[in-house]
Amino acid sequence: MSPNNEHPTSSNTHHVTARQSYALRAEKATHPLTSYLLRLMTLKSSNLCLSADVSTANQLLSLANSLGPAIVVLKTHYDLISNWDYNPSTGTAARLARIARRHGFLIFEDRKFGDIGNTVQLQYTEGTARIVEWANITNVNMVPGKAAVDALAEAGRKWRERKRYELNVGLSADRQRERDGRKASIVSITTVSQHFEPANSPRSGGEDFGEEVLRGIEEAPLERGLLILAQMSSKGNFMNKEYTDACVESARENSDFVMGFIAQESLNRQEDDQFLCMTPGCQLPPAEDEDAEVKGDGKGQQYNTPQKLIGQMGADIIIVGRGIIKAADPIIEAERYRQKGWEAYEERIA
Ligand code: S5P
Repeated sequence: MSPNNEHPTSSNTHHVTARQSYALRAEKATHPLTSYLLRLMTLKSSNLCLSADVSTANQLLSLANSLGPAIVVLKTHYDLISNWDYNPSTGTAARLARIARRHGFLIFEDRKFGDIGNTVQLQYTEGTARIVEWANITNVNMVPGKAAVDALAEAGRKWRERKRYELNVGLSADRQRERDGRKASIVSITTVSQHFEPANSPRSGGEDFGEEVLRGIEEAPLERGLLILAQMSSKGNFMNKEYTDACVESARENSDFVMGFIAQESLNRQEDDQFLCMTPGCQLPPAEDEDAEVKGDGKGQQYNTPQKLIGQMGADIIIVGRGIIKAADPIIEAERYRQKGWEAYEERIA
C-alpha cells in the first residue's frame, strides 16, 4: 500500500446528500440509527461529536453532563479510563447512558476493531466491556479485510434479535404478573440487560427521569451501528484509495449495520448512497484570531476547520477532542464548535 498522507483538498459536495437537509436525509435513511441521529441533529441544531479522551470516569461523566446539550454524539475510548466500572447496572456505561438520554446524544465507542472475524465478534459482545450492550455506535479498522465488517454485522444482528426476544419475554412476563396481581420483581436475564438501556424507557426498568429527558425525540432505537475507518486524519497513514474504495463496497454490502465512515470527506458516490461521514482532525483557530492557521499536534494529528470539513469536504459530523476539552472553558468552546459546524452545514445546503 502506498501511503495517503495528504488530506483530500478538492471540494466534495457534488453528491445529492451534500445538498440535502439532515431532516430530509433522516426520512430517506434506511438504517434506523442513522435516521434517528439525523433527526437528533436537526432537533439540536448540532453536528458536533465530542471525543471525550479523558482518563477518569468522573471526568468523562462530568464532561458528558456539561457538554451534552451541545453535542449529538459522545465518542469514548473506554480503555483510556483508568477506573472504568464494568458493573452493568451501576457502572460507567450505565451512568453515561442515563446522561445520554437526559441530553440526547448517542454513545460511540471508538474501539477500531482490527482482527479476524471471530475475534472481533468476541471483542464486541463479550469480555469485560461488552461494548455492544452500551455503545450505540462502534467502528472497525478494515485492514484485516471485509470479513471483519461482515462478522461485526452478524454479531450486531444476533444481539438485536436476542435483545428483542428478551424484551418481549420480559414484557409478557410483566403483563402476566400484573394479571396475577404480583409485583414485577423476578430477576431474569431481561432485567439484567435492561439496565444498559437509556433512561426513562419501557426498556430501562421503569426509572422515571421526568423533566430530565430531552423533549422532542424518543429514545434511540435498539439497532446498533458501525462506522468503517476509511480514511485517517494522521499524517503518513497507509489508507490509500484502494483501501477506501473497499471500505465503501463493504458498507454497501452491510448497509443494514454500517451507518457510514470515519473519513476526511464524504464517500457517497453512487446515487443511492446515504452514508454518514464523521470526521476527526478538526480544530478552530482561537476565538480572538479567527484567521489564524490551524496546526497539527506535533504527534501526527492534522487539523482542518469545520468550514473546510463540512462546507467543502461534505462531512456530516465533526469529531472534536482536545480543541474543546483542553479549552479554558469547554462549555463555551463546545458551543463555538457547534455554531461553526452548524453554520457550515447551513451554507452548504443553501
Ligand atoms: O483518523 C482518525 C480517526 C479517529 S477515530 N483520527 C482521529 O484523530 N481519530 C480519533 O479522534 C482519535 O483517536 C481521537 O480520539 C480523536 C481526535 O482527537 P483530537 O484531540 O485530536 O481532536
